[in-house]
Amino acid sequence: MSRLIVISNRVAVPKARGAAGAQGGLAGALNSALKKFGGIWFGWSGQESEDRTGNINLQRHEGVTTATIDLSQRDVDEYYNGYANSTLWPLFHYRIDLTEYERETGKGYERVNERFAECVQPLIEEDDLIWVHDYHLIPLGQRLRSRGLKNRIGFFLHIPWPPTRLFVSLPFHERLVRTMLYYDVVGFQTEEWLESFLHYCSKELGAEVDETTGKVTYDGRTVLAKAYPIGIDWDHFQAQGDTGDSRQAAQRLLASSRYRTAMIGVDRLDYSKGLPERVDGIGRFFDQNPERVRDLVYIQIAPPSREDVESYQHIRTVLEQKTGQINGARSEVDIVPIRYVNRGYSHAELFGFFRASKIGLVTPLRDGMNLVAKEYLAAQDPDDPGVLILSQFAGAAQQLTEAILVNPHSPDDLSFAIKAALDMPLEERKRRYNAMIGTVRSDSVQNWTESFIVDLKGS
Ligand code: ADQ
Repeated sequence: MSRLIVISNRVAVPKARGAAGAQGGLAGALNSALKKFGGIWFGWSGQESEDRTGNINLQRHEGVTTATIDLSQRDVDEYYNGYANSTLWPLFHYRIDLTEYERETGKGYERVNERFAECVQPLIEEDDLIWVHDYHLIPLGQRLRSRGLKNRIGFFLHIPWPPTRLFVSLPFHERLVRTMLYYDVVGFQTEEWLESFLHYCSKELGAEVDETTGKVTYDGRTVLAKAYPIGIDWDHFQAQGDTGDSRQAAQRLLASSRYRTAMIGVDRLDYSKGLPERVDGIGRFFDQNPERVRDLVYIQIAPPSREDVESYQHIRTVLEQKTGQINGARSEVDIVPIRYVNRGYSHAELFGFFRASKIGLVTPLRDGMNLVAKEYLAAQDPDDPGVLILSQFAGAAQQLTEAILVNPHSPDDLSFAIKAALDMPLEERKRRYNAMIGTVRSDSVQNWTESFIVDLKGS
């Protein structure tokens, strides 16, 4: 059997077994695929070091080998903070206003992709299947091909693919997309992102695109482009619900919100998640329904991310101001309408918080999929489920059509949705939950991994 080589910006070391320690989500699924196939997970160590020793740190945990390299500070500035997170991330999330186009960071991105290729190549054997992940490493497949690799190589993009008219604002856009056509399989989260990619290939590159099969032929090569919607690790997440940590978290939240309905948001602190817009919507709800400040408490859990990038520092300040304004205007001695928590929690604790919250508010301005929406549903009590309010611009909205779908840019839309969720009768909550829970359960991260690998094998 072929081995599997997973390549991503960072690797996630498998954790010890046991309910509390076992790993869920994407890292867990990739680790189990790696265990099954044998193989290696390659990526950046997260460390900076100036001397290019070419050392690869190989470690074996729980049957999975990880191989990591350090990057120099300049690499991290140009490749990670620069091109990946200040150019591609905002552009792919339709935020052309935040997108920076710097020739130097573009060169750094190419240099680090070349470095990845150079370091991983000696670890690859002839029959290995290679699976490259995400926007940090788009050109990697082509770099490996230019070193003579004939293996099957696949790529999965975890974030949206922007419409052609936005994408062409990227200098050297053709060059970037041409590199993608050196893969054998290119995967997207949803049909919408796939369509945008196919449109680009046909209109801008003049590639031959077969819309029904997703095959793109260009320059003598044929690539399969397809949507593979990612899901959660259902069994692992359910097991979290049976832990003491989860029960305790639910108790804490219920006890502290007393007679009010808890509404929850859990997001990385990222401008794509629509947090200030969400707080505006909550503010509008309290403006339109001032008496309901006694009925509702909003809990926002948002740990900081990518703090070295300026736009991320800005979003934190804006969110603190907006939350402060609403709390200043609406608080009473025993009531604070918004609790903003700037840290992360374990999946067990999140399960408990989700279970204790009768409304889940997931309103990104744009999101590849959004797993929090699926986790919120998975944590609900089937006999008394909460209501999911979901942005129509999250990839997840294409599957979770019975959520209350909202336009996250519209405070009125958010306000109406919150009111509808607060007042929704049990029967309707159950109907909506039952209509969605099947796909959350069956379209799991394990199925996602399997379907991608089946196509990658190509047999
Ligand atoms: P993210 O942008 O990180 O992922 P998301 O899909 O919501 O977004 O996944 C976040 C994960 O981190 C979830 O499992 C969530 O529980 C966890 N998380 C978030 N906030 C947390 C907190 N405060 N404490 C602890 N855990 C927290 C990218 C893309 C998404 C795509 C995923 C997977 O942007 O669109 O769904 O990859 O492909």
